[in-house]
Amino acid sequence: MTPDKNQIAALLDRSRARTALLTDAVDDDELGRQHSPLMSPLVWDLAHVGNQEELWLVRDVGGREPVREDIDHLYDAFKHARKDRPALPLLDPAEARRYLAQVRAKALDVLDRVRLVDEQPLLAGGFAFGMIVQHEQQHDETMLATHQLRTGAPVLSAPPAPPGDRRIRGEVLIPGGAFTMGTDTDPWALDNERPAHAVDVPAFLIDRAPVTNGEYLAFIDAGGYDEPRWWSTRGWEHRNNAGLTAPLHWLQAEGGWHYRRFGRVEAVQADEPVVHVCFFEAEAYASWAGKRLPTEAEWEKAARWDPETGRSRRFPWGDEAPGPEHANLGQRHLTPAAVGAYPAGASPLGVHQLMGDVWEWTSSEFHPHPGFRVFPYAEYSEVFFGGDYRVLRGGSFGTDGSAVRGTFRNWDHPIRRQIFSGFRCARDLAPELA
Ligand code: AVJ
Ligand code: FE
Repeated sequence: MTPDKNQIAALLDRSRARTALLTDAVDDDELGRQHSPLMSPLVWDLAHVGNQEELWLVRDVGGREPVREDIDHLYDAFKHARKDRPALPLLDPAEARRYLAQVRAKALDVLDRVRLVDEQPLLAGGFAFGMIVQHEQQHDETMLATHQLRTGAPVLSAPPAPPGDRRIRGEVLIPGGAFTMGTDTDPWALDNERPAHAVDVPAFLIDRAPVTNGEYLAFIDAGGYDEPRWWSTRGWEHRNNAGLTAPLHWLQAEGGWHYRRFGRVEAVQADEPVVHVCFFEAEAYASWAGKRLPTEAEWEKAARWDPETGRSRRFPWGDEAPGPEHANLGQRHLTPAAVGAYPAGASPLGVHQLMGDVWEWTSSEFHPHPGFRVFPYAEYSEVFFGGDYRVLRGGSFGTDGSAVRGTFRNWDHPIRRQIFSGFRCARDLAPELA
């Protein structure tokens, strides 16, 4: 489970190849342009990835001289809002690529020389290297969302996702009782996933699969967007202010609903999980369906709890790293896969597609686990605890397998939908059965 130096180097390579794919696909002009005030220009993400690698692997772990101390402030995410980043004196694309290559050569040299010993928390299990692999992959997913927001001719392509299985529908009963949430042992788990702790989760029902476009269309067709009773007070206010009528990137064209995906307009596929909905839309759908969103603890129990042993797994299918048979991760495809496409990735109780396809909104706000300790820096998670965020779980087709697991916690504002966000529903047991 703990990666050795060769595996770490291969994962660093893999994230860099993906960064290159996302930034070589458009010209220099476009790399510096902003496609939405919510997103950075791609050239900012590019050099930011290199700057974080310099800070942690070259300077901190390696104890080496700075490469470009003068640019630290430009790439500090807390110094300049995303909308202000295009006006900064950023490295141009050629400079940024040279900078990344320089930093990477030094980081690989540090990896070669350092001992990955347990006595040093940053080095135990190769943690600092894992943190940087995950950081680059997280920004790659953000850059993929920027690609989805851009207009113009398509520049990304990928083979279609595998076909689904219509039989995978309905709900699964998750029995009540304590389970272990979070982890102490996963070497690359980030601070907010720690520590492992027991949580009592009463019995509940959870959907076997994420809510599909077909199911979501029934909500639209039933007038769900025009019925305040399905929406929370805040949700209804937001629906009105933002003029929401369908998921982001949907449009009505001849023959019905279509969506624009990475520059291509396609008919909405009924069996695929719905994506690009905000928390408030997910919540409204769930009340219309007579259900609710799962809590974060319910989601994690459904994804990790093994009823035979009572142990919590790393992934629904077991402890092994995700392969292409388990989940739609890693930008291998540019869409969610139809429901039922990953039988080998189901949980022991038969819950499908918890990992990959779409990030799943939960009803939980973002708070620390009991016993949380900042590691190694407060700006990753701690400064966001208690803010206006909801937790998302499981990763999307744009999340790399090295940057997600059953304990992984993502969060965003409840109005956001430029991310690859969908959901599944849950329900309390009828009182006579609970
Ligand atoms: C964990 C996805 C919310 O992208 O804002 C990247 C990850 N933190 N650089 C984000 C992150 C610093 C973070 N999320
Ligand atoms: Fe970052």
